[in-house]
Amino acid sequence: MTEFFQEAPGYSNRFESDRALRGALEHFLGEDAFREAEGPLKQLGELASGDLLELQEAAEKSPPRHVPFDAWGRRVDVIEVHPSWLKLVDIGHEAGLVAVPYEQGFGAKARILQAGLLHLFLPCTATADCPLGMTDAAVTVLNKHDSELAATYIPKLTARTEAWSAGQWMTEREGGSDVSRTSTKAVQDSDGAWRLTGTKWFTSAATSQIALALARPEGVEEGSAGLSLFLVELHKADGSWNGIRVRRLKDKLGTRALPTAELELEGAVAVPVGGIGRGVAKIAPMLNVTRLHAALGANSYAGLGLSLSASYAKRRVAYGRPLRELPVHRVWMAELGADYRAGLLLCLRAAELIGKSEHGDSSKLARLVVPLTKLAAARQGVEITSHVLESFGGAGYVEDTGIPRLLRDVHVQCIWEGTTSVMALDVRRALAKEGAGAELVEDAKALISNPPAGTEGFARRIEGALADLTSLMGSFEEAKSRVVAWGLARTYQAALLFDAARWGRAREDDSWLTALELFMNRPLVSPYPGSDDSALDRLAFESF
Ligand code: UCC
Repeated sequence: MTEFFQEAPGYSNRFESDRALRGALEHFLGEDAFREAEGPLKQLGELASGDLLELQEAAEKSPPRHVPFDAWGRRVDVIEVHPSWLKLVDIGHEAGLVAVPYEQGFGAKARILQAGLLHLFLPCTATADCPLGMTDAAVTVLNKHDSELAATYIPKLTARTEAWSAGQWMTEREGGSDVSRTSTKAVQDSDGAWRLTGTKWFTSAATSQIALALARPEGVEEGSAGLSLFLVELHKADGSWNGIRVRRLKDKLGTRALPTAELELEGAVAVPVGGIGRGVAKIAPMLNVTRLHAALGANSYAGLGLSLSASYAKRRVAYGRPLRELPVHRVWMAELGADYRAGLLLCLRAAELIGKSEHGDSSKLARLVVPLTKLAAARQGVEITSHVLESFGGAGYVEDTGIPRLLRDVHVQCIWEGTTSVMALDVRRALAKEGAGAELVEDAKALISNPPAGTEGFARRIEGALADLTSLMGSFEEAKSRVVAWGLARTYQAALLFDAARWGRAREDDSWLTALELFMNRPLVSPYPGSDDSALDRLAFESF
């Protein structure tokens, strides 16, 4: 009997091999811009199936290390990061992952090109996008709120070579999502300089050159309204820390190559962004950009996982035939493919809307679609990646296949930059404050208008869901936030898939219609549980 070895899945240039990604990018960019974008996308796709994987492996094998003291007892707080990880960040800058939206050329569509590039880069680069995403987001804040700081820092942050990166320091021990409990103090010296003192509990990418930090100026009342936003340079000109101590690096479930630190600010010199006050409102545009990066991250992990799983299914033989020929496997994978495409379309739509709003469009859609996208694409990405792991059987559970890392890393996308519940509350805020719901409903109706023959049933169901949501979202209590947000996200995804079924058919690609059918096999809007609060309370908390 010949020796048997299981077949490993193969990595390939995903820009070329992922037909959903290619097709959706072509649709959102339009023919001319797509032709122009093909070169950089292909090039990054090539790197992502070769050189970047090697750098990632080296970075993952040597996680960052905090060296608090030097050999002679001096406090140095060096964060040692493997050169491969820093190289990955550099490659991201060089590929324009930060720069593209701020360069001439693609105009409002630059965010779509950036999303395509990120999709290829993100899942195979040891979370090197974290500093890139925060840098991109910091640029939007400086552009919007402080022309002087913008003139100093944006050229460094958007450079393609020797670029700086930016961190974002919000989270504190007292309150994670609830920034109203921020206790970091900002005190102004007699010489006018501001100094920050306090603990920042989760600071990702502690290797950045600058950070945007929330702090409470001395004497300002409690709550989030009194917070201000500051720009901090992490190091002084001589290379020493700017009044900052590293308490420790976090030991995390995933994102292990990424240095996430607890930092003690001990009089760090800082500059107010756009003057004192309105800190939360000023940092909010940052969140909208990083939330797009996070959503794309999750969707790209799902895409890479599915491509590996498909490659495996074509080679792995079970019960006398390749896995792909087993009916039960085919249906399962197709269902996951439908969710992946729904997430992909939503991410690209969010990128398109952010791009438009950055180029003067006054629509409120982006304000609502971004949290919907983070909520849905991040959670769906985790679900899909979990199934991908299972699709490899025991092999998926074994570290050196690389599959467990995908599942560990994708999980963070639901958490950082706001959990699923924080997104649901943000959706509620956007609906109540900005009245963005009506625009979303109109947009979804436009996507399903004039249904082609054979798709009228889908259009009717989507319209029904939109009618249900319209009555639900007028004004609703906090408890219903998740139900409404998920209903809106899934219904909007169905409308985007419906539109894709139309443009796919025009290109003789019916796979989008199949994706729509499978996606709509499940309800678009789930009913809110009928039980009263005390019954829910007994089930959720009192039973334990
Ligand atoms: O730091 C973290 C780890 C870093 C890693 C990053 C990597 C990313 C790259 C990914 C690559 C793959 S994680 C940090 C996690 N923390 C959060 O995400 C914070 C979660 N909390 C929230 O999102 C809250 O909703 C807050 C903090 C934004 C709002 O809190 P408040 O205190 O309730 O504030 P308000 O009163 O609701 O809002 C204050 C102002 C209002 O404007 P004004 O004053 O004009 O009425 C709001 O309309 O901020 C405005 N605002 C917004 N504007 C609030 N949220 C938004 C928004 N999303 N867009 C526009």
